[in-house]
Amino acid sequence: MAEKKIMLGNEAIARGAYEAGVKVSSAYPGTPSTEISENVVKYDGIYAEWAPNEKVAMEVAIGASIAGVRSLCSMKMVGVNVASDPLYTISYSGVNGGLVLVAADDPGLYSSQNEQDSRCVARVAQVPVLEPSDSQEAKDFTKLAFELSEKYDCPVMVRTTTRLAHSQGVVELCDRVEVDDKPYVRDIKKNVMMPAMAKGRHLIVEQRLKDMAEDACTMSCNKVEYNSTKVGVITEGIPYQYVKEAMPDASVLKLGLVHPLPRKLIEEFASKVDELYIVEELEPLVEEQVRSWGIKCHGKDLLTIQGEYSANMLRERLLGQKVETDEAAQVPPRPPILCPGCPHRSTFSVISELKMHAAGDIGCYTLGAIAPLNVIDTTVCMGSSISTLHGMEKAKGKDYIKDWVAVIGDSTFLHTGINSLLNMVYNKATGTVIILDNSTTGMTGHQEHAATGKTLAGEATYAVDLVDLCHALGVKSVSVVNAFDTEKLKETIKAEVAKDEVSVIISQAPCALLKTNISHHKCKPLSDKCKKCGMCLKMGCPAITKNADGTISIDDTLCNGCGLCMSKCKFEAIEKVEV
Ligand SMILES: Cc1ncc(C[n+]2csc(CCOP(=O)(O)OP(=O)(O)O)c2C)c(N)n1
Repeated sequence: MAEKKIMLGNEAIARGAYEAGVKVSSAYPGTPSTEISENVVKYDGIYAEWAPNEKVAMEVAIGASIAGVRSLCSMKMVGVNVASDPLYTISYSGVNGGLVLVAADDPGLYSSQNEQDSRCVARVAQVPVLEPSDSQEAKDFTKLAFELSEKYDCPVMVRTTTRLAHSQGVVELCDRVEVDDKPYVRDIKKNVMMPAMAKGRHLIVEQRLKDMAEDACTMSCNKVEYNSTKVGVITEGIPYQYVKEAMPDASVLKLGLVHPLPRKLIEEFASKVDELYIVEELEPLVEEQVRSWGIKCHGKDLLTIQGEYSANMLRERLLGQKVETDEAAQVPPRPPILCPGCPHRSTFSVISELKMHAAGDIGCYTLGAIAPLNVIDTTVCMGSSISTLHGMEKAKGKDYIKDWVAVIGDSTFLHTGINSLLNMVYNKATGTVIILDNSTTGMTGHQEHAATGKTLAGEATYAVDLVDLCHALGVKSVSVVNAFDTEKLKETIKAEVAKDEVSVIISQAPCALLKTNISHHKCKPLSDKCKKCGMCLKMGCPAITKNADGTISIDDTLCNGCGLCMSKCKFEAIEKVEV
């Protein structure tokens, strides 16, 4: 009997890569894709790494494929934008060893800055897409993706969503297939994409998709489950589970290959049911194609483009059933907040005291935009803070940004901040960039990066020195300040912003949640000295609460003794005690 295991969707994808004989995996973390790499690295026989960004990860996987081995890269959907340049062209070149890109979408925006649908990117890049519905399929489709990649000579996308990535299900394990490396053959018509070659390859890509669409009608990953023919549903991925739960009597065409679509299979299914529904999260990609073939159906006229679906949503919108929600069973909403002891809070308290604005970026520190810190004014995508500040200066002049800084995390700076800083220096900017260096990729759960000195496998490696790096980019004024030394930070920001040249301040203190960051202190309020001014509450530390009489309490299960509240108290009504 085959061994069975309960696995997250992401663990199952990692297992699928292992069983498929993958030899190289490169990725940049991003919810909900991160655990794929964190699991791939546990398997023998696969080299797995964190790359500084998704474009690099994709190109590493491409290199491994060209060299003849099966390779994987995984990323969240916004990462696919960063990787899209190589993706669009490798679609033309095709592969040698199988090449699979896992793109993790986030319907409902649990942890993303937009809600884009990776199937749309794949469609434009003319790359086939498989979409699993549970952990078993996550494993099986990952393996299938490698087979299709080699059979049709193209990269294949496996699209997942948060619900699948982070749900557990039973998975039957198989042995790893040791796939022979493909020999490398020099072929510039295939591997050097310049206009003359690309013209020819484009035609091949078009034909490949046509062939695949034809073959898709008989692929076992696309299955028809006939039941009552009154209602038919075409669905895919996690929504398949909602359809089965809410509409058990309906006939279902479950798509595994969601691009290109099996037209004949869909036409046949549609002709057999009285009413046809298309249930797909995010964009109406399947629906639009089905409608374009003259097939009548319901889809986004009843369902939403925004957000995650549920069985109850289908009951309400497709079946007109009133679903009672049990209010008592609802999880109370919790506002997002920086952790107690987070060094970003300290840096933001200083920027706030100086009444400055910050062009922000993506990471834990994006929470500096909301009350009570209210420091960050803009956030677009990873790396954008520095170039946004630069754009402001070029639009309005250097005096305009004298009360502005750019703030960017260490991982984000290494992801796409470096080139923005280079641009500032090159184009004679004068802005100040604060690198919020907490020695980790905090937001996605403490992944290593090129400045932490450790690889994904936990091995010691060269740690890039951020000061040297900034100097190398041409920044003359680079200062390093302890993020909790608020007085020094204040003086440094004032001095650097006043300069007529680009400057960088590295505000440094490790993430409060890092395993290695063990605090031996707690802060204690001294009620008799408290003047109830509320200064200590202004930074929004979740460990501090206001008592009915206006004094404060500090929850010592939360406090890690960072002392920021102490430094803000003019009446010495908070002390640090050793624990
Ligand atoms: C293109 C892209 N890739 C990945 C992510 C996921 N993500 C958001 S912020 C972040 C890095 C956060 O680390 P850092 O900049 O060091 O800031 P911290 O959270 O530690 O404060 C990552 C990987 C994303 N939003 N966009």
